[in-house]
Amino acid sequence: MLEEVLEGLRGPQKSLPSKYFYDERGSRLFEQITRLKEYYPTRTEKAIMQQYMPEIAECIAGDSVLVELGSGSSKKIRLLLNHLTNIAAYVPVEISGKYLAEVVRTLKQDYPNLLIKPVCADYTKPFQFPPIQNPHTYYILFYPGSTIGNFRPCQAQQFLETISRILNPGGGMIIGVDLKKNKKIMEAAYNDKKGITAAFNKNILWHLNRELNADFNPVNFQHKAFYNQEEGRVEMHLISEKKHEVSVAGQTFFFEKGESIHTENSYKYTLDEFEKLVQPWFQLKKSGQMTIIIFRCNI
Ligand code: AVJ
Repeated sequence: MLEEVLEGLRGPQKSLPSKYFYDERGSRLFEQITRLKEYYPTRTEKAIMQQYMPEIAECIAGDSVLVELGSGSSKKIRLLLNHLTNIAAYVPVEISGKYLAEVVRTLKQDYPNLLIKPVCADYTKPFQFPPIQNPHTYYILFYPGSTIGNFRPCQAQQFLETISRILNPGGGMIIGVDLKKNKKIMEAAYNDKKGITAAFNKNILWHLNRELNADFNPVNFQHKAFYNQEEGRVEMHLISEKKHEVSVAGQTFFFEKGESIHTENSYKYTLDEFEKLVQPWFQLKKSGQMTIIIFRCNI
């Protein structure tokens, strides 16, 4: 973490990896974001999943293993779990260990017959997969929430390639992607009136203070989010309100007034662009309005 953070702060455009939003408080703030009226992705995705659940369930072999990367509150997986009765195991992978433990505890109460194999890991790095009894089991990656939007397109492709190697032939993924739309709608989603997104953005600084002995004063930074048309992404920044210095693990970083730390990219795609992105490793299956991506072994 220290290396990644120092590297991000050293460049001419300071930046921080957006995965560090998600300590315990950050995960809770994100939960709040998903309930904001401005933040359309969560409720929209939920509605799509509910509407097309029979078709989705039909694509998934009964005894598959469901793997969720960045499982957070494990709320959306419940939709699948309620419709797939024979799941071999659920593997939630989550960077925030405390949050993961708490979520798994309630999930076990609600699904007493479900085998849950939680993994606390940063899934952008290689991590140990829990052993699953049957080598012929299908792996289904559940990757909702347009989280893939946090990767640059070339990183997203690398990620998809890695994933396709983990999934056994016949496995698949259920992935949520936010589509390009009216700029005003996208920008409002990242600039909510209650200031929850601003608090979420600044939380990364509290996280660094605690974890890396940094002395950021979040009051010295202002939340900024906008749609970058050329890049096709919503960017979040923290703007320094004044000239000042910050120390991180004994190293000093200088901020000019108005200087930004780039904290997040949230890429938006057209369906066409996204099809092209996954094409080398995943076969698309279209059904009605819904695009279901089915993985086929390309070897
Ligand atoms: C969880 C990465 C999909 O980019 O919309 C929400 C995170 N950032 N509001 C997104 C987020 C600001 C979210 N993702």
